[in-house]
Amino acid sequence: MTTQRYTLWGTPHSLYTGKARSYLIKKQVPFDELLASDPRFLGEVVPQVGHMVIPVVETPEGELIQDCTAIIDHCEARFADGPAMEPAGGVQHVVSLILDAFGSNYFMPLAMHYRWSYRAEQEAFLRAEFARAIPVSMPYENRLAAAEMLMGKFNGFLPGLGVTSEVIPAMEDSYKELLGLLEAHFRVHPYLMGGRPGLADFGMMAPLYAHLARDPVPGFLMRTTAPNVARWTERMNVAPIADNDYADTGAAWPTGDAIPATLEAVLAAVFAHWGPGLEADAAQFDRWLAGLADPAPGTVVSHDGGRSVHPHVGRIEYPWRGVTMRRGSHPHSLWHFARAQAAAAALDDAAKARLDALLARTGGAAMMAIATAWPIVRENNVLVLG
Ligand SMILES: N[C@@H](CCC(=O)N[C@@H](CS)C(=O)NCC(=O)O)C(=O)O
Repeated sequence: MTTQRYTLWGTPHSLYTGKARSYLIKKQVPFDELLASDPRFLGEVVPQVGHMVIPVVETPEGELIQDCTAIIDHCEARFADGPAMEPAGGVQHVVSLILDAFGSNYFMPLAMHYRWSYRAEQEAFLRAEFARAIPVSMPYENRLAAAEMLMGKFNGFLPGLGVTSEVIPAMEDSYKELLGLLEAHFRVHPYLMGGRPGLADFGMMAPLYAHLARDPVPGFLMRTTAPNVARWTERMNVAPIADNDYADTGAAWPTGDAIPATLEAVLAAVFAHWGPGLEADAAQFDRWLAGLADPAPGTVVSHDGGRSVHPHVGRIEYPWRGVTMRRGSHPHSLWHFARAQAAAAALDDAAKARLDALLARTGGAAMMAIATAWPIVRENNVLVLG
């Protein structure tokens, strides 16, 4: 039976489902959200996607779309008459792509840290959440037991993400600094780019909602130290856009391709906190590439050639915020950030001059120049050489 509604396959506690959901809500796409524990997801959707991953969006025609960027690109094209989600200014566009990539990639290990390093304190909550992802055909007690195994899998990602006792204080310091800057911003603006939500908000919802706002330990931290960030995560999950608890109620972006002053401070932190890691990711990608016997378009980007949601191409080590960060490289960050770099490269001269001035003020020029020896693209739901 064909319906005119989309289906979002995901779970409430999933980082990237939170991003896709807030986009679909703000874009006013008609959709139903179904838990990924559904037998149809496991039996029909996963085999077609190629591996187990959420979120997946199913169109009314039955087409399956994986990856939040692909989901948003699809809906932006199909619902071109819907609420605008992309500011018109060239610099604004580049900034929203940078923040989308930052939220979706840099921030993920921080979110995973606050979920799993504090597992004991929030065990009951996490167990109940993960049990939702277990088929309802099982008795609830068995779902709780099966949840334990699933939790072990995700908890086991921490070393690969670089979360070790040596760097945890630096990671928490990074998060708290970002949270403070975001709190200052959300005191005066309802959304990152100003009066309207956009890609920057969706990207930042990935870590800041499912893990950092919902999980009890980071949720307490956010509510008690950054209440306006907490309120933004709520606002991002309702369709209306005009928010009259703000002076910035025009439901519009700033004119003249400007970005809010409070966002400039966030952007400066983005470049400072993320730059060293992205540079190390690019260097390792090039080393891996140089070691390939026969690199060709379509070669899967992963250390073992296998399909993986977050592939690595070798481990990396670099100085970061007073400690040595050791983690798996993350080519997905390079792929995502390259979208912002491509948008910057396509600007006309006047916009390019405005962007250069902004990058000079925020210390972003070096990071924007990071390049890999071969472009990375997404094909058939995995990263491949372009
Ligand atoms: N780039 C993907 C990332 C999706 C993703 O990482 N999903 C997580 C759950 S939030 C997952 O399914 N992980 C399974 C795994 O890593 O094996 C997107 O934007 O959709």
